[in-house]
Amino acid sequence: MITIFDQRQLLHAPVRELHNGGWTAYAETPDRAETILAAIGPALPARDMGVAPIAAVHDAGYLRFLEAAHRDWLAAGRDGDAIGYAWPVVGRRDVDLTRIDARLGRYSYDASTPIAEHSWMSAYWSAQTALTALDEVARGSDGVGFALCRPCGHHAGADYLGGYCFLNNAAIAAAEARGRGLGPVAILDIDYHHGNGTQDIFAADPDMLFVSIHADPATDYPFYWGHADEHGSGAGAGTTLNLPLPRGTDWAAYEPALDQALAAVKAFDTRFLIVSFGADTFVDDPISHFRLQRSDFVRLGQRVAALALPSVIVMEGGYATADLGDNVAAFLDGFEGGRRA
Ligand code: SP5
Ligand code: ZN
Repeated sequence: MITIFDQRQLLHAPVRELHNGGWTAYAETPDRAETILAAIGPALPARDMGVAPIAAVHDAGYLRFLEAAHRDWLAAGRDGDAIGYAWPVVGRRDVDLTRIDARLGRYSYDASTPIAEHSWMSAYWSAQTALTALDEVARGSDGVGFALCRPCGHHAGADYLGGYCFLNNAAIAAAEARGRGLGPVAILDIDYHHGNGTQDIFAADPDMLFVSIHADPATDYPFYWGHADEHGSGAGAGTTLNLPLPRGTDWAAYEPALDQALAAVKAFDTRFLIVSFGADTFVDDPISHFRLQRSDFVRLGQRVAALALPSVIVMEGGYATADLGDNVAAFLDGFEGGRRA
């Protein structure tokens, strides 16, 4: 397995997020990536594949906003991290407003994802990390690439940030894989939270399968996406599969959903797999409520690897920092073992 990591991903370091009515320490910290890297060993740096594969997924106005947002925040006389406080409800007029607060609302959907000084730099290199892993697998260096991405990506839509995510690394890699003729491409999202950004990006797309196992949005973030009755829209109807599970889910309850997810990937005639992997399904995750153990991550990796598809594994969430490196290593070890089995 080839592993990609870029040091510039560590620069993004917001201080706090709004949660349950108060400010709390930002959970998506740089040391998450450092502890994973320490546990899995050396990685290749990302290569710069340019902005074009990012712009193939994300809206041009959103990218201009994201790159300038922290500068615009300072220019408005603010200090600290940029964060919005007013959001359009459901519909919104496409008015091109200049005030930073309006633009933060227009291009985000929550108050848990501040933009810090280096956020654009880190998000850009996080996307390049996913693209480099894809490039390595496409060139045949290895059948599987692990993209140690940070910040994470699966909550970011074509024109919005949220959930600690800015650029949708998995979607960018998936679109690039398809563009290189490696499809049909499927995205399997096994972060604790529903990958609403990825779902939105490909909802109407009949050639991209999105399958997600996640906490029931009736009780858990991101609330407004990920319900079992969301199947995709228009020509993409039937190429989205949501498998929400209740809080308290352990391996015994998780495995049947995994069976269903893997069966859907097989039925799609998938030729290339993108895995959005979050370790926040761990029993001791501080912001999540599933009960997977370290040994379950080995099984999970084995089961996904048994699909025997060229794959890019993209790092998403996981906040039990003391256990995070070992949990990710367990998943990747299981994956390696499952390929050989
Ligand atoms: C990629 C990913 O896993 N994003 C998760 C976003 C979840 N945001 C909502 C829950 C926020 C809980 N924040 C608690 C912070 C404790 N200091
Ligand atoms: Zn998550």
